[in-house]
Amino acid sequence: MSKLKETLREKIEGWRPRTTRLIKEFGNVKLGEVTIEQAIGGMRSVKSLVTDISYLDPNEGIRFRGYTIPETLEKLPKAPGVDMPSVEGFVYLLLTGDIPSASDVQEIAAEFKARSGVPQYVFDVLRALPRDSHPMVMLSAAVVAMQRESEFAKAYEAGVNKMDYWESTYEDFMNLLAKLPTIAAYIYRMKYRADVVIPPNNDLDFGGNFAHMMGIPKPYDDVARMYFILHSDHESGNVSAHTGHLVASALSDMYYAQSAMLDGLAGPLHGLANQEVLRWIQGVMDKMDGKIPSEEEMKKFVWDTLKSGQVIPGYGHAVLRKTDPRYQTQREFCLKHLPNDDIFKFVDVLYKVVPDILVEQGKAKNPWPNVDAQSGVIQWYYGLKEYDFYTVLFGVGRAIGVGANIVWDRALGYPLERPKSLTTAMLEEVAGIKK
Ligand code: CMX
Repeated sequence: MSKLKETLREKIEGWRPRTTRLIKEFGNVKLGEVTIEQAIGGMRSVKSLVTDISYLDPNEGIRFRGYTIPETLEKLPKAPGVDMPSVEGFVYLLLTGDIPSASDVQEIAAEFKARSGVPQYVFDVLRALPRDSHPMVMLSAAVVAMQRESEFAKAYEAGVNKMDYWESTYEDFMNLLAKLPTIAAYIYRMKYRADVVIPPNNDLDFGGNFAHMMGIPKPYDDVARMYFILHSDHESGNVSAHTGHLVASALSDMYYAQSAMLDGLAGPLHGLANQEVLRWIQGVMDKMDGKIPSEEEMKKFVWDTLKSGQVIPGYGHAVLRKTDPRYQTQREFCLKHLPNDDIFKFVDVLYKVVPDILVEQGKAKNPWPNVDAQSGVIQWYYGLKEYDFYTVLFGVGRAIGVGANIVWDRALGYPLERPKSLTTAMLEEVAGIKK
């Protein structure tokens, strides 16, 4: 058994009594109340999910296993000559809560290589889809097509003990994750690069191999590592993470759950916003004939968008109340690698004008930029101009966090999710509205 799986087993066995004790001895302790506004309003802030993989503080942003983004990037091992830690080490951190050693990272890299072969039928499925299908449709279809590979589904059918569900779930997670870079890059090259596919180079790490298969030179390998890590997890309540958790709670396996997760991510209020940001900026650039708008000109574009009833993509957040640290990390990368890029300058002018306008408009609870406001700029700069592909990059990253959560869901025996619904008439009655 790999050291990762062995460590995970120890962690799980140590953790289980904590969960059991909370339910048995403290099950009736209240975490909060639910208002009518929350019931109608998408369950905002209702404390009803548990995860130890990441925690989102409204002001500070995300912590992965207790570490802020700068701490995560600083503490995880890096290969010589690169700035960003490997995805392999990050997977170890999310699963176990520990910072891995360099040899732990190598062991996972070897595991990923051994598991990376994508079955031919997956490529056949992708080729059978209309070429103008959205790349998220392709990614989601490829993932669900692989459900027949599920070790969990086989183990369940064979009557595996509940306490061991996590083991085959872990196998599914690692198997799926190892294949995702190849599948994502295949979609890209098939759809946008005249179907010229670049085979994997198994000497490279997760991020490096992805950059290689995309056909984009250094430092895009670091962009890939940074991108997958930053997008991996944002606690459990966001649409993609929650969808993955919900579907898996029915004991649907990793493939079903991750495919559904991707479908949720594909919405314009969630993961599709990074493509929307670039589309919006391109629209402004067209109107400006390529010239960088002044702050006054940009203010007019922002107000025009708001007055036409649209949102400013890349701004606002359901939980965050400050600038997203994922935005900041990418901005620092831009300042280092592409300070003079026109689109980066556009994004900077936007940063100067949008928050004040959203405050003046008085609707958005958070006027600050989120992760999506900056991420497309970097992709565009490195030649990835087909912006409807950006959510696929988000999806590969998000699969890491959602998968780690699902492994722990099974380890701790989290049950089928089943909140209660009420009718409008019942809400009116609770509110004391007389008819
Ligand atoms: N531009 C214009 N209006 C905005 C806005 C924005 N960027 N962000 C919020 N608002 C509006 C909402 O549409 C809502 O209006 P109504 O009352 O007319 O419905 C009002 O402000 C209150 O919304 P909120 O409570 O501040 O935000 P929500 O929790 O409802 O929604 C989010 C959060 C992210 C969907 C929203 O801010 C938004 O639409 N942003 C633009 C899209 C985007 O960047 N999404 C990516 C989020 C990150 C991710 O998940 O990937």
